[in-house]
Amino acid sequence: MDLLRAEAPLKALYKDAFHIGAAVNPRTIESQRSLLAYHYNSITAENEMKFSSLHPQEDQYTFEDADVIAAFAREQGMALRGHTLVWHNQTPDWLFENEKGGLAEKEVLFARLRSHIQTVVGRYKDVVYCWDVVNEVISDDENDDNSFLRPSKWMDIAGESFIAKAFEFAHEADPQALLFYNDYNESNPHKRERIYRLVRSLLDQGIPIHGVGLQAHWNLYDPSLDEMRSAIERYAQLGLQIQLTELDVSVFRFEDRRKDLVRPTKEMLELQDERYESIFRLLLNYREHISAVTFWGAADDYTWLDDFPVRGRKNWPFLFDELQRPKEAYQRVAQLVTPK
Ligand code: 9MR
Repeated sequence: MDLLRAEAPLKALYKDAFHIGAAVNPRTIESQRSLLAYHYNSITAENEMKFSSLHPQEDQYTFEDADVIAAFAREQGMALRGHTLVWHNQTPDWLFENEKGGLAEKEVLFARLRSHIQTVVGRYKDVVYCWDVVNEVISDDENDDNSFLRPSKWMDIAGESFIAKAFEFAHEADPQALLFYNDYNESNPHKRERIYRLVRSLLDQGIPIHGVGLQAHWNLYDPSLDEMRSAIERYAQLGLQIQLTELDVSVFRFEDRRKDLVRPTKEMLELQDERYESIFRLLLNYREHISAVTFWGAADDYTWLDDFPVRGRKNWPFLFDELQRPKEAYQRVAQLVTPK
């Protein structure tokens, strides 16, 4: 679709505040091409730079889809965020296994991780300016105060040392790259303190880390603006830059599993307009700490929320509608920075 757009580009409106980003994949860089090029000055690969996408077997790399995304960023002069080097999901079994099918030794795991990071970070060094080095290692289990890290094969083999190693390997592979810790439920006070504690301890150990990624998978009701503000203030105390890395505003509460809507209700859209306006007002207030705000998609025609937490249920979480036209929420966000 090639639309002539009348509205002002978000990236231009927000150029003195922060980058405006979108998660993309090889299909959306076709179906949303003109929207992306017009409004966004930063992109993230939705799945294509994850371990299992790039490196399904020890002796096999599959760069095709990631290369398409990197080429789009180069062609458009967009910033590209790398996502992600270490995660418990979308990571192939071979990485953790020895030849007998048991758990690999820690040294073997680290050698494989280092080699993966050298190859991947090295390949996209010219265009990827920052990496989500470690993603989602904090546990959501509030009752378990002994271990605040999520159980995973990484933990089974290496204990928490894999986290620092990943940052060291990434820094070695590209000393210029900005290195982030990225997580969700980042505004929940309990998890916020755990994230703070992890990043603080990495800093105290002299590990190269430069930013905290707040995924910001939010909805019309949660988290509260106060929780968002407290989270931003807390992370800012680390003295690192902050980015919103995966913003979306679901029209459903998390527990709400209704499947009967073919379009959002008027009330939902009104709440979403207000919500986006207050979120961006808050983000602007903290612009000296925030360097990018990336949505986990670009327009309501495609969102991972169409399959989560209810498979096949449409959601409408963005500033642009299913036809990629600006919603009222876009106007609210635009008007915050439009000179009167
Ligand atoms: O949007 C991604 C979806 O297509 C994948 O199926 C999913 C697999 O876990 O990952 C989604 O992206 C996630 C991101 O990589 C990390 N934070 C949560 C995102 C939404 O689940």
